[in-house]
Amino acid sequence: MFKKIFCCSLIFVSFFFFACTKSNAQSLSPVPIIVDTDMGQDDVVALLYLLNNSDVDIKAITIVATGETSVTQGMDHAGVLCVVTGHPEIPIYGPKDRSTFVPYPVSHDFPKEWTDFNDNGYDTPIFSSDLYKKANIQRTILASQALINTLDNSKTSLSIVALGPLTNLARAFVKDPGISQKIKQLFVMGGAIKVPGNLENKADPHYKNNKRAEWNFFADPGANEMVLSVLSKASKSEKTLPFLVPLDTTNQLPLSVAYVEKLDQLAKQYPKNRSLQIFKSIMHSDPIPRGIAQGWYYLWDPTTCVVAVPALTNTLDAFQVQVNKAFINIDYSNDPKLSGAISVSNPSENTRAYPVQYASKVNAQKIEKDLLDTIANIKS
Ligand SMILES: [Ca+2]
Repeated sequence: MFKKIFCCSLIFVSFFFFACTKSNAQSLSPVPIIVDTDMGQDDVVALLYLLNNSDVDIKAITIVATGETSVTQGMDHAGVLCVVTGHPEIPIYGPKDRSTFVPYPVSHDFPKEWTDFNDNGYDTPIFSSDLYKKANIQRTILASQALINTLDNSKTSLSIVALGPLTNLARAFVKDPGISQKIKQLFVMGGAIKVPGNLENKADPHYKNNKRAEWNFFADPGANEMVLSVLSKASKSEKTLPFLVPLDTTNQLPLSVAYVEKLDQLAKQYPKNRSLQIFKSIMHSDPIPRGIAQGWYYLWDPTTCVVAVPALTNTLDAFQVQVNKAFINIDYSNDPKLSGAISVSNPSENTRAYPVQYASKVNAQKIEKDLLDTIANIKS
């Protein structure tokens, strides 16, 4: 019974919290955010969405290097996107190297072929251009320090949208634990709460026995456990608890041939819209066409952003998002079967369990439409 009470998370009726209309929110100032990204293919699409979205004001982009892409290339690719979308002023920072969070080190690299592909520009020529030279890439300040500085220098608390492992944030918390009070809310793509993980979707035999972890939580599990537990405890209300967009959510948005065809049509209609052209090129780059055909490619990071922005602008009801709460902890051991797995617990039986919220159900069509309309700049 306890399991049922706590594992079946308490349903928050999102309409209760998010009662404003979209038109009301759009008259308000853009919401200031920091984006922490590992610059995979879907991070590119997610950044295109955020950079083209007038509801948010990106104060900094930090590249996390324990994810899919190397530090320098991740910074340069983010720089290209900032320039293309008319935001060359946004500062971009990276970490020193690819090492994981020091107290709990693991060697859980993403597959090398993914990193090589991303580093080489996703088969999308604009990433091989020198447009990055016009971007505000800060190569001497580490990402963790930049997070601290950006939060310190802001007059208001900032929200963070994290699209990779939480290594940068964990390092920032070690340097300055006080910043947890300056973060309004953290949104995270990652984890698998009530569904299987996704390590086996890229057949690395070393990981094939781990059926529960999601890649971002597997890559640096100690960092994710530390950041989520700290921010959960620092949260001033249930509404500002760390907000996960796990595989439970993103599994609801398998990328379809019809969606890519719609994108292709728009890209043809607006040949000078560089954001659309990049979106189209990414969706046709390997392995996405195979992933669509085989049913395993999802809009992971873009979905996270299309949940985070409406949540921050009190318009989540328009996307029919159901928000649940769960008490969790993350396995940060080196156990190959469990590392990175989320356990849902009864907090009275597990003192390590802490509450988070997550999007359990979404209206996929509405999210996909907002993603395309925003990137195409035809948002109604
Ligand atoms: Ca990512």
